[in-house]
Amino acid sequence: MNHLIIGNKNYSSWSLRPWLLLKEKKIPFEETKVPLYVEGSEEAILEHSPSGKVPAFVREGITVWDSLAICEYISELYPEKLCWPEDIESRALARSVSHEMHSGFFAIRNDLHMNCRKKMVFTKITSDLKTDIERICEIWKQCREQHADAGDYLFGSFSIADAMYAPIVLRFNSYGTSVGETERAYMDTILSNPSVKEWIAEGIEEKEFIEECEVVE
Ligand SMILES: N[C@@H](CCC(=O)N[C@@H](CS)C(=O)NCC(=O)O)C(=O)O
Repeated sequence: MNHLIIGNKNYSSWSLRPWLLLKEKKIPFEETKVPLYVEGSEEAILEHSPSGKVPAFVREGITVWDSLAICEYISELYPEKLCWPEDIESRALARSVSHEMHSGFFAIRNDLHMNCRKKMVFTKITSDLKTDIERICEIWKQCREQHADAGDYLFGSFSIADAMYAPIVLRFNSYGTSVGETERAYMDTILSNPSVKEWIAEGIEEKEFIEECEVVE
């Protein structure tokens, strides 16, 4: 059985990625939620994940950790689900934008917290944050313009690239980040996705509060 270990749905943007991929590709899995940054969370995470971080994915005695590595493993386990785009050029671009997301955008990570429960305000936009936001808009626009005829996701059908960028959509939505028309339409696609709605609804119901992620500006 597939077992995904995640953090709080309200805050854990990394956990949302493989969870959303499994849901969207209709792959059955069991989930265990470990509340983050409370007494005992460190030990609880280490019981499942050698990195001490969530998400982690366990199947038949094999543990895989790190959100993108988990998505890649799921893609290899279920090739028929087409977790990456089918044609080689689109797949290469999908991997580029996914890895760019995974290895960068530090200003967004530091300054725009994911918090499904709340509308946030940002009063000071640093030049690094502006650069990150502009680059994300550029990526979404490029992918959407190239695949406009194939469906509403970055590469037409839902792929790992969408799983990687969905947490950014939630952050931009919380902060009311202004984006262009094409990027707004993509955000609406993600925000109206039933699995994303399910994640948000469950996040809103959670009772844990991580103070650092509750600062509104
Ligand atoms: N690069 C990792 C990052 C995972 C990560 O930082 N997870 C956070 C939660 S969103 C975590 O487990 N924090 C717990 C801690 O650092 O103690 C991934 O993609 O999975």
